Amino acid sequence: METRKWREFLLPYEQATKELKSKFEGISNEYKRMGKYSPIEYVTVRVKKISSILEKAKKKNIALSDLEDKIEDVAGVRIMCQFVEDIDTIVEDIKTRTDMEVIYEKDYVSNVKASGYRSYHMIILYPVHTSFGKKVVQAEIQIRTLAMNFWATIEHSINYKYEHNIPEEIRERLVKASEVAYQLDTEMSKIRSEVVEAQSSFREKSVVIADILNNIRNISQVCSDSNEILSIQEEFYELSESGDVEKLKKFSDRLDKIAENYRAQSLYY
Ligand code: 0O2
Repeated sequence: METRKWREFLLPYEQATKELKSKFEGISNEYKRMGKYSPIEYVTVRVKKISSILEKAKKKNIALSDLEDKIEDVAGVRIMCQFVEDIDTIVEDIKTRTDMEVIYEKDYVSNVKASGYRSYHMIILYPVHTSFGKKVVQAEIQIRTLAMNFWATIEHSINYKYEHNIPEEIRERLVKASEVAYQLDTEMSKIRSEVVEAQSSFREKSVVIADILNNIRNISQVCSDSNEILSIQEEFYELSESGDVEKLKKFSDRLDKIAENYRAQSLYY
């Protein structure tokens, strides 16, 4: 194929990768602007080099006239995320979009490749408008964690160095390194969920203590029995020292009733 034809062939793929990068980065920015955690860490794109397209076509016995249909990753998008569970969030987000159509998926996260490669692939159809008119192109979206990407990038360059003939001993070490990377992902997810849990129990405790202090203030404004106020305060100090949230909640419920009896309920902010 002459250069001009290649340029014309690659143009819609270049357009598609530019648009897709901007869209996924847009989603990430939206999450951040709403003060939410973004499942998308960063996005990279590439259009396959002519030499790689020809190499793949030769390997898979694909005629030049069939490149468009049979090589699905001429346009490639790579979405990196922090945690394994972010992959599912991104996959679901992509499935609900109306500006692209998912043709099929390859889950190399659950079904790790013999090489040790992990990543979630989605092949999509994406319409672009170029000066030659509208065209629907295929694109491959690879979704992976930072650890999966670290492994894949290094494995790819080693593979390239050995011209796809990695010695057996190195191959085995790469498979082991992939397991270690996956353990790192799993451990990071565990740490994250424990931190989230600790944060939510801290928030719960803060709310109960704020309610208790609010009730003590209300009751002491209307109750003339200073002994009752003192004993409520002492019980509160003891319970807050113990840090037992369940006991604090029960105490808070009791104070609610006392405040109700005194008709002293009101909220301070
Ligand atoms: P590049 O340089 O990223 O464009 P295959 O039949 O295995 O040659 P196929 O049928 O296109 O490839 O599907 P597959 O296996 O899902 O691979 C698609 C892409 O996933 C590859 O594209 C790589 O980007 C990535 N990939 C798959 N397996 C591995 C692996 O073992 N190691 C690494 N580092 N990446 C992998 P290309 O065209 O091979 O390469």
